[in-house]
Amino acid sequence: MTFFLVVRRNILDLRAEERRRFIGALDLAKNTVHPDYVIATRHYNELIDQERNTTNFQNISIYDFFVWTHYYSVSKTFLGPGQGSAGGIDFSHEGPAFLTWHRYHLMQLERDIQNLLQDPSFALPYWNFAIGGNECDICTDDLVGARSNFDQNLLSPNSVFSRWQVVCEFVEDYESLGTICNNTAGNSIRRNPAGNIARPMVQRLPEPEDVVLCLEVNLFDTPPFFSDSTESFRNTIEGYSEPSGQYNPTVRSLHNLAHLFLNGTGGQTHLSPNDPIFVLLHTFTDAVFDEWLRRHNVDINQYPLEDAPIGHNRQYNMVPFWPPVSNIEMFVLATDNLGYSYDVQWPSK
Ligand SMILES: [Cu+2]
Repeated sequence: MTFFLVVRRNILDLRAEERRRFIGALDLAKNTVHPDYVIATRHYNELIDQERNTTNFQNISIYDFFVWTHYYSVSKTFLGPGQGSAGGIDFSHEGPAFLTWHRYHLMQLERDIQNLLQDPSFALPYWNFAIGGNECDICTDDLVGARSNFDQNLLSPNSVFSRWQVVCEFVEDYESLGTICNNTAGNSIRRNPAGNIARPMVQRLPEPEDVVLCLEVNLFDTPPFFSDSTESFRNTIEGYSEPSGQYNPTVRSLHNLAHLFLNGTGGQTHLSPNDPIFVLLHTFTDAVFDEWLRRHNVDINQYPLEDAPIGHNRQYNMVPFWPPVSNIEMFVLATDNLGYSYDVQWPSK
């Protein structure tokens, strides 16, 4: 078996033909049934419907499977018949697994698209969102879609993404009906970059200096390994701290700020992967993670063994990926271990 190293590049560095190819690949993934997976649309005790002699599984497209796995990781946890659901459990955010979980999530999509195109050199590009200002520089029709002239919350009809319909939109309904998100297509993607007038703090993108500062935070994560951890690299890049690492409950920085700046589908946790800008925002977040691992000499002991929220400890499997994969398997340098690398010009002080 040959080991293929793919290079994830800045999407703005792609030539016109490469841009077309990438957008085309995403659109094909949105419209092709996943060849390997089906989704469960009921909890385990209702998976087999004996009365109707059927099962509650559905086909789902490759891209929507990517959306569904993220939704599932943040949805309430079913405790069993008659016991309802437990909220406040998040397998992929507000804890050390934030970086390892999203890393695998992207690898899964990249691999699925490689198989779809039968092109092992296909690489997801990234969006350097740490450019300051109030302009989304990749929100153009040759990339993730410009703003519509008719409705400032929608995408331009010249973008293929204006025709995408979101899935997993009605979280409250799934909770009240006791079901799980299914493959039903809903509304269009909404995005209004810098448009949240009620919250001026999220009308500007992170600054290049914010990346410089967060890469200097020495500890990977700190107790309580949650969204109020201070001097934690993970909580800083996730965006609950000042870029220098100091926890501040009023701050939204880096990854969180980039999401909130989008002010629409991409700004709501359970829905955000429906907007393809999610892929590019997260590859950049992952590039910062990989650079931190390189600069701070990755060592598994930096990753908490215990006392992190459920699903976030070192040896725990990441929900709902199958076959099982644990956090620590993703706590490695991508170039040496995972088959991809980043081509990034890091800002300096
Ligand atoms: Cu996420």
